[in-house]
Order: sequence, then C-alpha cells, then structure tokens
Amino acid sequence: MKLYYHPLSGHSHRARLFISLLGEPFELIAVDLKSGAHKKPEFLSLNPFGQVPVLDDDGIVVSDSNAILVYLAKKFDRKDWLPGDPRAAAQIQRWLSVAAGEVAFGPAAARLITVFGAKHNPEDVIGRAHVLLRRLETHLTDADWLVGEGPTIADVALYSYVARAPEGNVDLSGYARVNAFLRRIEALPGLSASPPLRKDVPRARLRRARSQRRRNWHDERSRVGEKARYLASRRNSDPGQGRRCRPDGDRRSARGAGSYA
Ligand SMILES: N[C@@H](CCC(=O)N[C@@H](CS)C(=O)NCC(=O)O)C(=O)O
Repeated sequence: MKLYYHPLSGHSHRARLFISLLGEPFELIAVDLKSGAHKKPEFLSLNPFGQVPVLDDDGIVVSDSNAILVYLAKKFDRKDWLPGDPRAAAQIQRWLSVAAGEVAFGPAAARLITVFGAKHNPEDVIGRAHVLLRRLETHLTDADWLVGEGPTIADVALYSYVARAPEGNVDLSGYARVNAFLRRIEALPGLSASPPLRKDVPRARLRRARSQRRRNWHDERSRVGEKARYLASRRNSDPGQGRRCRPDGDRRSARGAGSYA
C-alpha cells in the first residue's frame, strides 16, 4: 500500500494514524504541495480534487481521509474499528461528517492559518473550534470513546486536528475530558509509528500568528474599553439612559473576546 501524503497535513496524518494502528505495512510518498505537485496531471489522475491523502492499494485508489479509514477497516475486516450493525455504523458516519465539517472549518482551518498561511479570520475559526470542543466535552461526559465501548474510526477521524488544535492557537486547557480522550488514543498500541506534527511547524510562523492574535485581542479590548467609557460618560450625564445602555450584549461581547485569549 502506498500513501500519498504531506508531512504537515492533518488529513494525511488521520490516514497514517489508522494504518499504523492496524499495524499494516505501507509506503509513504510525499507530495510537494508547495511546488503544486498535487495539481499536476500525474497526481490529478489519482485524485481529481488535487488533495492529499490518497491511498493506492495495488491499483485500488482511494482519496479522502475518511474514505481511506472506511476502506482500510473493510479491507482488513476490522469490525472492532467499524462495526457492521446499523446503529453503530450510523453513529460513526455522523462523526466522520463532523470531521469533514466542524473539524475542517474549526481547528483544521485555525491551523491552516499558522501552518500554511491561509487567510481565514482567526477569531471566526478559533470560535468555531471552541464550539466543537464544548460539544465534544459534553459528549464525553459518560463515554470514553465517541461511539460504543472501544475505539472506532470515529475517534481516529477526530484525533489529528483536535490534538494539534494548539498549533492553530486553539487552547485545549479548558477541556479535561477531551484531553483525556486524546491521551486514550495516544495509549493505543501502534500509535507511536505516527510521529507528531508539531515539530514540523515553522516556529517563526507560529510566533507571527501568536503576535497577530495578541494584536487582535488588544484591539478588541480597546473597542470594549471605548464603549465602556462612552457608556460611563452617558451615565454621568443621564443615569437613567446609562442603565438602559448596559445590556447583557455588552458583557457577552467582552466575555467572548476574553475566551479567545
Ligand atoms: N476531504 C479531504 C480534504 C483533504 C485536504 O484538504 N487536503 C489538503 C491538505 S490537509 C490539501 O491537499 N490541500 C491542497 C488543496 O486543496 O489544494 C480529506 O479528508 O482527505
């Protein structure tokens, strides 16, 4: 089996992680995204979407990280990772959709800013990441795994971008259950074969993204401060008006800005 990948790609990591958990041998073929190798005819014949990862299993070509998870679980008949009963299969599919939706537009997009220099709005994508993390934290209240009593491809699909969320300035420290979930996956036999991605992230880019975020935070603070000063001056001249102008909305926006810091 050959896996076309990029070392910084979380989607590629998702596929690599699962192959290594299965303990199957595979060959890694790096695709040079920087030089545009993924948009050249040779690669487009494997994946017309021009994206990594792509799996080539002796001529059976599978692109899309989640499709690769399904293919591998079926090929090696690993019902522990992808159970056949309709209810569990549907629950797993639901999380694969979350991986392709909320994860891609939240923590993955936040990381794209710092790692690949993408032009997303940091507040938007970091905010979306926290919405997802809060849902995960709630889901894990009475569960060790996303579906059922043991690890499945749903857990694998969520792992890479959630574990690497701090690279996109998404703070994981407030999510005890999510952290415990990540440690459970990391304790699975086979995982050590997938090296962490963090060491590959250029430090200068991380620093630049962090100071941009700090600037955004200070801008927001001074906007909130100006509004407070304005409201205070209105209160001094007209106390009744001032009370009406101290709505919950103001407190919410101040808290919102703080929660991204
Ligand atoms: N839905 C795809 C998304 C894959 C994806 O976005 N890959 C990125 C690297 S993480 C890529 O190849 N980007 C290049 C591009 O879209 O031009 C999957 O799950 O594999």
